[in-house]
Amino acid sequence: MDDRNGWGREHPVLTGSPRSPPASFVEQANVTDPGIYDEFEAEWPDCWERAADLLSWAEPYETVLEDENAPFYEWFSGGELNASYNCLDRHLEAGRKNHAAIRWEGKRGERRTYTYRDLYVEVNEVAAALRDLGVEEDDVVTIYLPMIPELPITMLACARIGAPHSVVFAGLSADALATRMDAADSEYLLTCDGYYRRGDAFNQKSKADNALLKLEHDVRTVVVDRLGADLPHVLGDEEYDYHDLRDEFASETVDPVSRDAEDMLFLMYTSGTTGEPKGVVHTTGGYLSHVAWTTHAVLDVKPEDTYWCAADIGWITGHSYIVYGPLALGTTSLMYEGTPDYPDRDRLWEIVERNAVDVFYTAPTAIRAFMKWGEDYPAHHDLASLRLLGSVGEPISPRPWNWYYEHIGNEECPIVDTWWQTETGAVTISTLPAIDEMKPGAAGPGLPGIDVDVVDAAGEPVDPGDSGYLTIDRPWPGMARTLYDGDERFRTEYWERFSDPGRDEWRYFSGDAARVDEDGYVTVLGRIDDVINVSGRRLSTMEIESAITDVPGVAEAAVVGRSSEGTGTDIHAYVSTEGGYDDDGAVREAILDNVESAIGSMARPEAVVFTPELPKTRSGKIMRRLLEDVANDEELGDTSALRNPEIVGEIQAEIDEE
Ligand code: 6R9
Repeated sequence: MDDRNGWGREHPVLTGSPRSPPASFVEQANVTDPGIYDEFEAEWPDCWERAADLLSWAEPYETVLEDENAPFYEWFSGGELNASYNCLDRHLEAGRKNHAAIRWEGKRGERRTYTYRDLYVEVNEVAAALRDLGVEEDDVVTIYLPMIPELPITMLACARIGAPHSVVFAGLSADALATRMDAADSEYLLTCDGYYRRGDAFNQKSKADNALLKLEHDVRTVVVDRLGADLPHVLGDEEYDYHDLRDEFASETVDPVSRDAEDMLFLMYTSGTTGEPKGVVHTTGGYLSHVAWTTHAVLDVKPEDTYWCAADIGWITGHSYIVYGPLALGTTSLMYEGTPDYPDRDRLWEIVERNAVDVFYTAPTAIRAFMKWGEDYPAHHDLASLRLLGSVGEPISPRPWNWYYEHIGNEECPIVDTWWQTETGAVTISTLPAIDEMKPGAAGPGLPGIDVDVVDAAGEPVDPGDSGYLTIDRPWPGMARTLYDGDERFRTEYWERFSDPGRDEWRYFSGDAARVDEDGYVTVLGRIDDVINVSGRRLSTMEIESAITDVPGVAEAAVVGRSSEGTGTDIHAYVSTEGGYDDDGAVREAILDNVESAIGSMARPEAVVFTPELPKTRSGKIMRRLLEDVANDEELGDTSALRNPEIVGEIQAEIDEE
């Protein structure tokens, strides 16, 4: 029993048997020398020059790291560069203009391929148009577009003229858009008339209109006509048609603006499940170096690959690993607008086969859905082109990990379980796929040069096997520089808890709980607020969930605490099963047994509620806060961030029946 860090008993390690990198992969990998860890250590912070070297600089940097004003670090000071130049022009100059940059698969089966030359032409036209509309360097341009090619194109057009973009996920509400535009004083908006949702034309423009009504300042809006005759629209004052603007500025070019390495490339609002959204600020030099480096070293992407990150560009994963990382390396980035189950549940595998995708990167929530749908869907396709698989966004427990490894990767592709955050900008914890053993259920060690520590409440590193707070002890190039709302909030949210400014000691706190093993592999247990206290024992909901999802037949689980007179808190588990059956006595028994043997009897759920689906945010994270409200019979909090709000009512009805 280890109470030193307040995390209660020592937890058994729930990782699966380790696996070595497949030999066929190692032979061809970008990074193969195990000495890289020591080299980065010995040369730190200059080791990060390797990342900066992947880019073309207009002006070389003078200093790798400036740490005088911690925690407001600066990377590659004195350097100048342009992100759109790095993602476009230099590939043209290298004779790769006819290489495919973006392959787009639309919701209705449409397909478009943009070569680097095509992308260059359109980005320049849009950049010229934006300038003409009045956009100046450092003006924040808001982009509210679904997964259509105009989304990365407008991002790169902004980058070209040095105007930071703030992409707001297309599925967010008018209120959310207004809050973000207001907070950033953004006077320019790029949106579209609408997009197809479950086959119907969905009106995006009216959401944008409603948002603008709430703003006190004027906004100029550019509208992409996505739906044509399916959703006729009329443009009002200060509204411009995207295609008309392109015609007006046809074939114009705009010199890429030299940006200081520390100038803002973009702003990304991240909403915690509660609280005001935080405007995370990313810079041009450090961010771009770090995403290019991790796309190369972790995702093993090569210029000749077809690479597919099946995320939405509206979130950080899409910014870093659909747009900036792959395009900086000059590869082909596949972009998919649709859902994994339409027209059928083999849609993604059909796309992998047809495009001969080499590297595939997705989230555990998707992998659990594939597992639930069964192995026949991928089995009907030739997935032999795949070389590496990635996972991001949530912990992946051993069962879905093994399923992904076996049924998608045919046991020939390494899996990288990449831990990172909007704030870290790029991957910070992962195995290096040709060097490190994989341990299903553990993301891996900190990347070379990244100093990850799991610490107790006093900030002391915990012993292997113990849990604590996931922190990073040194700065890294892709890190957020501040919050747009102010430096003070940046300091209090991420640095205050474990730093000692008096001694100039700084430690970044991620907000996650984790456990570390004897090899330094980190298993993320979830957000620090996903902790429940049962009879004075602090238990991680993620850990109980992992024990539940280990049970054959279980697809997903969410665990929350319910206030109780006896124990303080009872554990309620919400479970969806692979077969979709409602209630299953045998599965319930197996769940209770497994939790008891994996963690202990105090972690045994008081109630197991079967449900067809769990409530999830639009980025796919399970919204435990709502389930907690349901369990505690409380009025429901805000459900506007949910992708499937109807499920909450179904769960309530289920509980009332019991
Ligand atoms: C990239 C992204 C960040 C939070 C993070 C953590 C969770 C992300 C994970 C993971 C376990 C992984 N998370 N990757 N947990 N294993 N491989 O998702 O950014 O949307 O800001 O979320 O996601 O809890 O703190 P963001």
